[in-house]
Amino acid sequence: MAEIKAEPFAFPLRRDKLALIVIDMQRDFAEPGGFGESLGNDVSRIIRIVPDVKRLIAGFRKAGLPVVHTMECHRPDLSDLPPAKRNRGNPALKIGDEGPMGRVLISGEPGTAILSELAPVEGEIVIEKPGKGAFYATPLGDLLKARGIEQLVFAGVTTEVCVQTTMREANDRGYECLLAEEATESYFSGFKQAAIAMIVAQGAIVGWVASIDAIMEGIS
Ligand code: C5J
Repeated sequence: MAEIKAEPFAFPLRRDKLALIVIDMQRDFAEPGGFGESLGNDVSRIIRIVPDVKRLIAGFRKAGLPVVHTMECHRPDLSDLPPAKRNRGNPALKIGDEGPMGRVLISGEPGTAILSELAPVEGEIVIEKPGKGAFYATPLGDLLKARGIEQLVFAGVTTEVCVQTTMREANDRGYECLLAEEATESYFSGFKQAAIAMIVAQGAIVGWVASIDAIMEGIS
């Protein structure tokens, strides 16, 4: 069986069942003036991984494998935004407020967009998600099932919030999940490694982690 060198042990690759899922590489989380910065975060940490995420996406496209993009965002009327989420974090800008890049985390606004370097191309799945996990209140599960996808490689931000939540959702739904180490980041030094340790503990209780080079070697 084909394998990808990974931790805590080799990932059992089934190439025809594999897709890449890129979580929330949005301007609002990565650029100065956006929602992430309004919460007091150092967004330069996120921008730094863009070349690595780009390389991984390019590898999947070249291999002819599906690429899925997610965006954390809400409807303009905020009907999918629970007050408990809107009020959390005590940010200078709340979700739905008018900010320097349009209304914060609202579908279609400039700040909600995926970074231009990582923009989806025609035919790729784009999921708008109101939660931290990409399966909650979205068609993601049905879309993956329709394509016969059973294994997911994860990239994006933040490792310990939307990436880990989605990996846990996917793991519970029976997907084999592999995190691309250099293609994910946290605002907090230490949280990324802590999240990875949780994911791979107890014999890959949530999933595996591998380098981009190892993933590229496996899929090419
Ligand atoms: C957060 C995310 N951190 N994409 N969103 O609120 O991880």
